[in-house]
Amino acid sequence: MNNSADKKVLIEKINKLRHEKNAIILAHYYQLPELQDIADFVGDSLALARKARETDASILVMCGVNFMAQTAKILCPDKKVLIPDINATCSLADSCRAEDLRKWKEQHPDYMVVSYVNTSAEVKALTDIVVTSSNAIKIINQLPKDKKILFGPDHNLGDYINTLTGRNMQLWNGACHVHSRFSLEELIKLKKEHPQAKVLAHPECKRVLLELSDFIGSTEALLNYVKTSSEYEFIVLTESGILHKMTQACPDKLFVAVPPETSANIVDGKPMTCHCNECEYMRLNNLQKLYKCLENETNEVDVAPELVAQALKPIEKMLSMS
Ligand code: CIZ
Repeated sequence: MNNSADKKVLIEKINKLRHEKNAIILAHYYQLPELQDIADFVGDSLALARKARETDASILVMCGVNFMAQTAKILCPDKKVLIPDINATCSLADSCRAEDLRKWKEQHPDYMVVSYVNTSAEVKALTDIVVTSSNAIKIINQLPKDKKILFGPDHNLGDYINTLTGRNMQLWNGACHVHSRFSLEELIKLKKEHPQAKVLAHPECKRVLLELSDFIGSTEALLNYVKTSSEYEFIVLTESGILHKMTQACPDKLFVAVPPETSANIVDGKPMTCHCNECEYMRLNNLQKLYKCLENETNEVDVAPELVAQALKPIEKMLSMS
């Protein structure tokens, strides 16, 4: 897009189309600011799932990654679910294949499976309860203390839940490539530069970073924290897309994004121009792709009906327990 006039035209076209087609645009906090700004609703995956279920729109455009669009389709199989870029996948969801989870379950027949929402529909179909980072602690605390649990795919989140709940869940060895690459060195440096700042971290970060944090929570919880805090400066350890909403909500406060480790900051042999830690898959979606997919109703995300039936149960269970 060349200039702001082109952008304005595109926004007008999208607004016209969404009205004509009775479409709703949902966006995750990790999306580009332009997508967050045009969306009917912005939220974390729990809020997006709830919104998808309650809307009476005929088309749902999910500005997020594939598992979020799949979750919406599972909750609303009669609606058309579109995603601006079909290649917007999730490294964490990809770290747990259904066939590998099936083998893990066979090795632990007396365990129940709790899966993080960042999973494919096939993995959800093998799961007893889905959780998100907003509700994981609340849900695990409702399960009987002697219940043996397999938790996946995020090892850091599982480790954090074990610490907080006193459980001994067996953990899958997966990680989000964005949250696991935050630089400890840079965090220590930033803490020295901003001694008054509160450090806010997502539980998908490594334990060593969580130990240096003042508050740990989901994107929604981090956003609520900055809105209600009387503090002025925050160092943020989650995908830097959240800074857009934080800045909009609290324009007078200062938000500092922690960069990734230097090696992760090199893309195609060149250093990244931005020092923020961004998910390249989340950022595959943009305004032009949103327009194209809405105009042509392309990039439809479908889930086979038998899979919908199986994957719906653990999501419903989560919604009823959270
Ligand atoms: O649950 C979500 O939306 C993710 C991926 C992160 C968070 O904490 O909101």
